[in-house]
Amino acid sequence: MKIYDFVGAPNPKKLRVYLAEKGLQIPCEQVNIVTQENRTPEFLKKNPLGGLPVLELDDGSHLTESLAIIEYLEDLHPTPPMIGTTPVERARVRELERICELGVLSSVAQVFQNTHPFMAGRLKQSPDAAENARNRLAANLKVVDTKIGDRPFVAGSRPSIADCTLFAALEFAEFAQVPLDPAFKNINRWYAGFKERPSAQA
Ligand SMILES: N[C@@H](CCC(=O)N[C@@H](CS)C(=O)NCC(=O)O)C(=O)O
Repeated sequence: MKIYDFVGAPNPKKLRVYLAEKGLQIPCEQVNIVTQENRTPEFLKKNPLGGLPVLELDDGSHLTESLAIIEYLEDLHPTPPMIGTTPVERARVRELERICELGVLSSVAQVFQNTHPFMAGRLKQSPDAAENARNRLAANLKVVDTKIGDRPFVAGSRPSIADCTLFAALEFAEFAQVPLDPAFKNINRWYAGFKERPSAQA
């Protein structure tokens, strides 16, 4: 197996944090999205949408979508469990992971795309879209903050895929100059703690 990766982008980061938490080592090859290496005909054969990460399987086929890749690896390597162990635990982890990706990471990406100078020449930016995304981000962070409460990890007492996604989202938010509101005390505490884990450096 091999991973096509880009250090600096959130979805690949989510996967690297997951691998580090699991103690899995899979060779990575960097594909630079800034210089559009992911848009070459050769790379588009691996993922027609051009997105990273991509997992190359031993039969030479390719798996895209970070969550599908993580779920596949989790099925191959169930220990330590990162998506819970009972039906209800697994549902709760997935519920939170979806909120962290669709509500937090995706909103940060929308703000980034509509405000950051790096994106200015690449697509049409809209202040209204940025404001909508900021509001959506705040609403989702409020939910996550309440769910975390005083527990050590996003979905409870041990790390899960929800931590991987939230960490990648908040690290990307720093890069995107979307500051985390100090009012979200539980998320801020969790974020400071997770930064100390070796997987945060992945
Ligand atoms: N939903 C996909 C998103 C993949 C994606 O868009 N990745 C970004 C990096 S976070 C990317 O490669 N962007 C560059 C591009 O699409 O050209 C996933 O979760 O893997």
